[in-house]
Amino acid sequence: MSHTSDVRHDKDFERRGLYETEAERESYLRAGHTLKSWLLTTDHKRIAILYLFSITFFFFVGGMAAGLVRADLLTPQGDLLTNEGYNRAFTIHGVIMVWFFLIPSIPNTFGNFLIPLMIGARDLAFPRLNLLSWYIYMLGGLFTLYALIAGGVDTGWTFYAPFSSMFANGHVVLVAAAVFVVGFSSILTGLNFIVTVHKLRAPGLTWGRLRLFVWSHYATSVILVLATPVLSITLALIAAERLFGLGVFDPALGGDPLLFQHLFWFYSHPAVYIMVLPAMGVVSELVSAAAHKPVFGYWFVAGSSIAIAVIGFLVWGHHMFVAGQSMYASAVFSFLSLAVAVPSGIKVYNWTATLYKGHISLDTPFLYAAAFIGLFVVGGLTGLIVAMLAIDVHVHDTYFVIAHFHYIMVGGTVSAYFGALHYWWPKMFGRNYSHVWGRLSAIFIFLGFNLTFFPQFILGYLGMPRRYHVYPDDFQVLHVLSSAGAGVLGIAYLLPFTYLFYSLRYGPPAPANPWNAAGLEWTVPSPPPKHNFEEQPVITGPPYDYEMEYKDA
Ligand code: HEM
Ligand SMILES: [Cu+2]
Repeated sequence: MSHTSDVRHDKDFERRGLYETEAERESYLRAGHTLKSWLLTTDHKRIAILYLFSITFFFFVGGMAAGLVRADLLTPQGDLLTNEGYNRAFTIHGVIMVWFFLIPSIPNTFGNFLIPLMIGARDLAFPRLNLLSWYIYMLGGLFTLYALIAGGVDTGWTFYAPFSSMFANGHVVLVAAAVFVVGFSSILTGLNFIVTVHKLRAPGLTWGRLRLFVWSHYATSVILVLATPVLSITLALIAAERLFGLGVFDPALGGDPLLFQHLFWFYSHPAVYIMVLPAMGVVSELVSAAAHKPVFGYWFVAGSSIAIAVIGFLVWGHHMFVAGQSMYASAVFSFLSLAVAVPSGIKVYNWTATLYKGHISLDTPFLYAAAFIGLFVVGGLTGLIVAMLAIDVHVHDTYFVIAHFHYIMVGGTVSAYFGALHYWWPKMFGRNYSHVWGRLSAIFIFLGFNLTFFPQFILGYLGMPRRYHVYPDDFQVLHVLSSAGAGVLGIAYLLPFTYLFYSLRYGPPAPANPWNAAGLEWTVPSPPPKHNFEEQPVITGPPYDYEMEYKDA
């Protein structure tokens, strides 16, 4: 292959300055080089890049904690970590992955970067508030890192009372404060998106012409704004209970520990849709671009985002089937949980119908989208299994649950995040990356993922409880397989960061529309100019107008 000579060629071009295209000279990346011009920027695109770097950092911190957990589980006695150390490792893993990676990852980087471009606006409605959201995110992150260095916390990411309020001896208040703080970042971003979508759409851009990516972020923002305050209140109550013996959750003082679970899951179940709806928005875009067709059943896909946002608020009790709630309540929660699968099923059906008979290009972003669909289906179907009362009693708090939510969150959301990164990278940085490496890494991530998490379904079904680091010898083979998969996955996740970083300097310049995709963001140069559009665009057609491509295909 001519790979090495390509590289030399690239360097040659670089030295002679030939890569400095007109687009690059005018771009938002070049508009000011000082640190101050980045740290005080109000440009949504630059703020997206700030998030990209900080979120990547936290992904690796959380990933290292996962590595520790998996290394410890290689032996039945758990030789690497103490009991206490193990608890702290999985807690920090969960806290960082949920609040510092999964929730902000797609909205705060890609939503920030793309929503104004997709609706023909110059920026979000409140650019300074947007910058403030990033600072608040960083402040919450610093709290977490400080708590980590000071010794960590052992409550699990769920902070269950009365353990967290009365017995846990780690930095509970500090980590609760970190999550409390980062919640404000979510709320402000959600508000910003809602107002932006309502107020700043280009002339002619009716609701029925919005991209599905924008619809999914709109639905996500509604959940963010309505649910996050409940979490903030819950965490404030935990802190008050620990510090002042408030007694909201302490039966001896007339409180109720179950109340904690109701409040916590009232936020945290909708939160799983905060994590996965933006990912679904990404997949709609990637599937349509790969098939060069409009997404099949536009209103069903848009409407199912709203349906998920609404029904998602009614199912929190499926986390409490064995917590001692009435059987009637459990039956209703079970039924509603099964109902929420319908809008998710609609999306999967419509993506498949979009691909059907399309001229699919097997590019890196499509591979990630396909991984999303496959892994999300496994995660979703096993979600139906744990939503059935009788089966959940058997697999509750086992590795079956761990496998189920990793298929949704990691197989789903993280795959979509990487898909988005590969699809919009040329737009964001104006450079192309190696497509050979892109495809290889997508395949390695898929294989490593399945090797890590599939054995956990079997482990859980056989009775391996979660959050234990000593286990009977019989489980060792499956645990070793899972840890080996984690090794493959860890290395596979490092690959994209290597070649993407490399492309920043040596990648060939990207054209405005490298995928031949439909959408406003592909009409501006790569990377986009500081103010996005030279002239206010006027929208006259449907959101995925592939008529042109059809004619020459
Ligand atoms: C190399 C990849 C990963 C491995 C090997 C891994 C491993 C694990 C393990 C073994 C646990 C269970 C600990 C226990 O309950 O005993 C766990 C929990 C968890 N993981 Fe992962 N994980 C990985 C990636 C991720 C990612 C990327 C995310 C999110 C983006 C994530 C989110 C979570 C969450 C939220 C929990 C729950 C923690 C708790 O309930 O205490 N994981 N992980
Ligand atoms: Cu749930």
